Amino acid sequence: MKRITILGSTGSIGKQTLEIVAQFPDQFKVIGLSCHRQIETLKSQILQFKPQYVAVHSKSDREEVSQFLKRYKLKIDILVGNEGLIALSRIESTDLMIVAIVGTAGIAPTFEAIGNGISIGLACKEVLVSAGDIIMALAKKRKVPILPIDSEHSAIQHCLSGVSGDMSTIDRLILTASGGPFLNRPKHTFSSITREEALNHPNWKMGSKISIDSATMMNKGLEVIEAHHLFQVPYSKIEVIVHPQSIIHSMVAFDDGTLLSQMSLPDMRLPIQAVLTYPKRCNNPWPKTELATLPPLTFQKPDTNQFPLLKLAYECGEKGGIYPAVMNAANEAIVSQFLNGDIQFEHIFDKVTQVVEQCVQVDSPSIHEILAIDKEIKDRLCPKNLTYV
Ligand code: MN3
Repeated sequence: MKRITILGSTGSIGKQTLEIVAQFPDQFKVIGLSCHRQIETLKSQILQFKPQYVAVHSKSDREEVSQFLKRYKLKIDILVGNEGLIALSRIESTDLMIVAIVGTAGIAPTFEAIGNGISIGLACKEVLVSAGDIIMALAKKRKVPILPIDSEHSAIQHCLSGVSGDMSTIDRLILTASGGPFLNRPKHTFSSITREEALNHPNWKMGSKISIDSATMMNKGLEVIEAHHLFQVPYSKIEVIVHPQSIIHSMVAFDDGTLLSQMSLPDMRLPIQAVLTYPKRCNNPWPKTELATLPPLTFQKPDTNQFPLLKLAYECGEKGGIYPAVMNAANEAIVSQFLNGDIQFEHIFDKVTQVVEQCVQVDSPSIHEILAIDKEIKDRLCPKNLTYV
């Protein structure tokens, strides 16, 4: 029995994680769940999975969940706020913690869990984008695996599984990108893009923040930085290729010219299951890839004039230090502004770039420096709390 905790259990990844847990009831025991806003969903998860701990956002949420538990005569510890997430990350009987909350809110709990020797299933790429050097160094020191719940990085992990530690024959990692909903939309029409259009991803059903990141292709930029940290390869060896069908989820190119790729239908349950059952594979009842029914698979170079944030992410990654954290904080805040209806889609690019241009480098920033600059930028750009609804 693997004992798991899910941070962000009511979001898209959290719900799909629980779907897999329900599929393999003899393999997993849910220890803890955390939720930000969707208390009703959390209540039904509590009844189904009977965790020992739940973490909620506010004291009023705690009161509501407490009444609910009384009604069902359930004894579950209720934790609150950021301290609650930290407490949940310290429960040493946990084997695997799934980090599926949005944005840099995942940094402190991930850091805490690794420090306590708990394996990480990471669905929150912002953690590695902003604090990758520190998180990876701690994970190495504590010998804690960080397993990616991101289809591209999961694909690379599959491709590397036969390489057994010898990375010297790898020419480059190739991350595939769907190109998002605006791949073929002329840039001069970007001014009329609506919130609904930007949220409507052609291949994946995802949360709102990552959907907007996919529409700007910042998501791929964040994934380049994520890949740099996870697989410890230089940026010059990470390539992005647009593959609109999202069937090949990424590739590894070896220096003899061999390309290994991982293919499957675009279904996040596969990379989630790969993490949950790691290193085993388990049969599941979900649709399998029927090659003869697939559309032709096509590839093209990304257009960084159309999507300049992809280029910005490479630049910030190369600079390192505090740059990726600054870029990420700006992006989180500005995406929140867009989702709130405060700015237009076409202005996301310039606004993120402006914040990065004002950045003053900090070499080898501490986790406190990273969290401080993250908060400073978000407070300045989004004085109310960030919302991704
Ligand atoms: Mn991805």
